[in-house]
Amino acid sequence: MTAAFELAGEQYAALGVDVEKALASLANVAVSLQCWQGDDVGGFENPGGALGGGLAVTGNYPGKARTPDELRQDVEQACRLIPGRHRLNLHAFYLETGGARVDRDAIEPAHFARWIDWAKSRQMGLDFNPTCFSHPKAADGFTLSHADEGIRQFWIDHCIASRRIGAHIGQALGWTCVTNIWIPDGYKDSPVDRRAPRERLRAALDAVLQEEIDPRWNRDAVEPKLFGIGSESFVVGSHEFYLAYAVSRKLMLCLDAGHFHPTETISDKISAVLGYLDEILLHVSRGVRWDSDHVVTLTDDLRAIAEEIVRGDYLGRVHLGLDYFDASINRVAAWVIGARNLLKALLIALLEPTAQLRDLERAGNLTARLALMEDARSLPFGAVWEECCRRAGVPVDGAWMGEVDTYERTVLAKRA
Ligand code: RNT
Ligand code: ZN
Repeated sequence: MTAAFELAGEQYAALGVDVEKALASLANVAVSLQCWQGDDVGGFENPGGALGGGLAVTGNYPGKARTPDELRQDVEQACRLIPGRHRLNLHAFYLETGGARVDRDAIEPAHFARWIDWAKSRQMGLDFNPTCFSHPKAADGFTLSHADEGIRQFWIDHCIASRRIGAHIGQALGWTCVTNIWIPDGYKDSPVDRRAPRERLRAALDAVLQEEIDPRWNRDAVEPKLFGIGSESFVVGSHEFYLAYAVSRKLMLCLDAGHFHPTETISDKISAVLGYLDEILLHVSRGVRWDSDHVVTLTDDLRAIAEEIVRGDYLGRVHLGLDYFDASINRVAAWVIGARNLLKALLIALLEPTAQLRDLERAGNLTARLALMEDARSLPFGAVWEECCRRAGVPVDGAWMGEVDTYERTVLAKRA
């Protein structure tokens, strides 16, 4: 324990904040790392295949993972630099078939056996996603809402298979898997018929979700989006569509921070939707202009998300995943920066003098509420974060990047 941490503890205690309680709460938070940051959303189904679905990864920083083993090795390195016990979020096209060609509608738990064994040995959790893009049957931008019945059925079968894999994962690991459905479906320009694709999507999702799966092992989420590259004018799975769908079917809604109007944030939505849904999934990301997937930094937006989760006592009902992909910087560092920032934002929120703020608000003293909120920004959370890293056995701020550099020199640079 450092002197700085002890002094910080006293300062927080004077405001009625228990730093040990905050650290204990943070230690229970599991963040789902997006496997796709490690290989630029490439997957292992079709090496060199083009990325589709309006997803764009820019940059060509050397050293991206080319095989599942390399990706696992990179995730392990990232995890050595992130305090806590976390999860990995897999997409279906990260399957391992031993070289056999297995189409998306035929994927099985066996194709993820190595991921599961690896996760088990590291006491990590796994989450899952059907991959409804980067495939010839998604080339025209439609999947579950496709007008062609055969193509639609193909994607329904893929999503059914994905839920079964999710259940298998959850049971094998003894830790619930969240299977999140995102589809790219939409039009670049204004359609004349918005109704039919939405009706097809609703029916397709109902078909996907028909099979009852033990919620101890798998829970389903649906992820809306305002627009994508190539679907600027119309997205079938819009916010209203999926919010209504999630409420009516008792699913999780996935709120991706990058999927709204550029000035719209998701922090305010958390308490609104949790009035009607048991749980939600967050894709913590950072939108910049047209891009929804920049590395998560410690912005006011991120802090507001963390504050809402903590103030609302929602930590047990909000599943946290990262969702961004940056190929212009070291990919291991990208994971570490985003994950540490999310945890740091949660710690700052856990250290907030919330009880005092609530008292002031209830008393109608809005001046003092604002004053305390602003003063709280300069409380010494850095010393508590350092202690968190130290207790978890990971490097403190300023010390982890050296390990990334070493890893780059000794491992990544050799992937020519
Ligand atoms: C796309 C969605 C989705 C993807 C991943 C790869 O806009 O955010 O979550 O990023 O499934
Ligand atoms: Zn997302």
